[in-house]
Amino acid sequence: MDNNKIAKSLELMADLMEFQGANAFRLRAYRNGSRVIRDLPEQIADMIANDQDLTQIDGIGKSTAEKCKELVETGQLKKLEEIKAEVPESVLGMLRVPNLGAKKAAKLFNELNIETLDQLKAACEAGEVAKLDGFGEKTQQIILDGLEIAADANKRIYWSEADAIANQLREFFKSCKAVKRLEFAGSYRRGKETVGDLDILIDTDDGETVMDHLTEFPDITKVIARGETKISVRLEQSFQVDLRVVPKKSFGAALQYFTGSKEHNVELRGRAKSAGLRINEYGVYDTSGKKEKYIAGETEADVYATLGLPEFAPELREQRGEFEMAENDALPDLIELSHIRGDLHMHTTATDGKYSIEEMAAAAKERGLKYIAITDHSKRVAMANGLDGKRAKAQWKKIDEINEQSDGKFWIFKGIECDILEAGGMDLSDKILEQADWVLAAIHYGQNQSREQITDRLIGAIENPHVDAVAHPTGRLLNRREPYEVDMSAVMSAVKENNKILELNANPARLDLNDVHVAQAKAQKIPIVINTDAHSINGLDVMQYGIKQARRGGLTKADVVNCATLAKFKKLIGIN
Ligand code: DGT
Ligand code: CA
Ligand code: CA
Repeated sequence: MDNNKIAKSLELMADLMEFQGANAFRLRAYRNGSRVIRDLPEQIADMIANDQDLTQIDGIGKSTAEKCKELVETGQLKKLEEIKAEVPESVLGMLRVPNLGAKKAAKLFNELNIETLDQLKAACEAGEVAKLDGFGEKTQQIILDGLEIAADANKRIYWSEADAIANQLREFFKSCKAVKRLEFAGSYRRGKETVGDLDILIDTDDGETVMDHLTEFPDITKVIARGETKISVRLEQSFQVDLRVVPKKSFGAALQYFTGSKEHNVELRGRAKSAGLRINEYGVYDTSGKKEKYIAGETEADVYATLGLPEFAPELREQRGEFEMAENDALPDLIELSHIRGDLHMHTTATDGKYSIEEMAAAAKERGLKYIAITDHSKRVAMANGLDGKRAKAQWKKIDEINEQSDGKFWIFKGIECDILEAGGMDLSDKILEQADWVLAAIHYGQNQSREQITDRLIGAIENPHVDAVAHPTGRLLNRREPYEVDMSAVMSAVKENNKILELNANPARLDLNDVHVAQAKAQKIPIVINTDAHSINGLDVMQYGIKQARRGGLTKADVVNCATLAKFKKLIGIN
């Protein structure tokens, strides 16, 4: 029972209790506890095994501590099981409808007996939802508009979540001696921001044993289908895993085929055909003679080589120009995590972060970084206790003092994540902003404004001489919230004209910019900064997800400003 699982159980309990009308105080206790546990560096299970008092952890009360103990010791929560019997888990799908909210969803469940998104859709279409107290036509329409995104949200999971499952599976198969080679394919291997299902390929002489082994995986809820060389299973949260048994001779061909994308494969097969070859998941065949002849298939590189093509980085296999780049010898040397030297977006206890400046700096150093920027929120974000000018200056003074003590090999930049106000303009005055080393401009409020308004606000911020970069430029939250309406071409032109930078926010729920925008920015030679937006020490570890997205956009280390050395980065932002 790892922290993530405990956190999820507590969160699920709070969500379901909300449908039962539990009081806000109790809900908050479980939700806070869940968040604290997810970010905790130590494992709760270890702490319990060592008889440590969990209530010593800030944010964990007596009741949450008891629930943790029960979870670790029995593997489940009695109370949660009881609630599940009364409130079907399917109602949670409603919480994914943007702008619906738990209170309204609970009302739909209690008064109209709606339990699923399909039922919700039918009720909206019949006009029943509009008739409910506090709903109306407008709300009904908002729900209808949001149903699609909610339905998608239940189908695809974040890449980071797929990665966690993939790592567990990899670990789990280590004890299966029949496995000779195991690889993940599909969208997961291509590093796509959300993953629909996991595709595993295994080379073995004993397919039955391997498939039996998978059915023993703890999180499995159902075997969907099983054949001679393929098994599909369902995990918790209805996530599917497809496992294929592949002969050694075909392993590379299968890996190539099942990695996709489909569009990339279509192009590849077309090229093969023109060259008198046939490519499928079993191999490459020469079709010129009377009888087809197997000519390659054991490795991916062999398969591509039959067409004079390189083994494309999986992140680039989207049929977005990779074949042309290969022909022109122009494939990018993609960025890697080890190229990153700095992280220029993170929060501290001064606003909604969990750790001090010193703690964040120490953790960044431990991860091999050479510089960071502390970028707490500005005052408009009152909910997070955003900084006014006075508090910002006090924080920057403190950073000066810390830097003075340092050996110069690690540097903390004085930053701010300054809100772009609803009416346009920055939340802090130029007089304050000019004293910062690094200013991120961000929109947190007024996200429902028109395309013109949002675009104007962003361009206004980009034109402000003190702003360095735009943080999470489109404001989307994967599976939760659509990007705001914005003319990204106009924004990019302004960024280019004003020599500014665009952020690729690495948070797995944001990954904002998306891959297509990243490629567009690169085409215009707009520099990118990949930031974690960490609110805790563990938050610094999301950099890897940003790197995946950057690779999908074709970025090299030269395209990313926080790959620069400290000295070069200082020069870039005009600091000596
Ligand atoms: P996902 O799971 O929706 O996130 O996306 P993928 O790309 O993993 O798609 P999936 O799991 O349906 O299939 C895995 C790969 O197998 C896919 O990327 C390409 C290949 N593939 C599947 N079906 C076809 C097909 O009908 N034609 C071609 N050319 N390739 C296919
Ligand atoms: Ca897949
Ligand atoms: Ca699949």
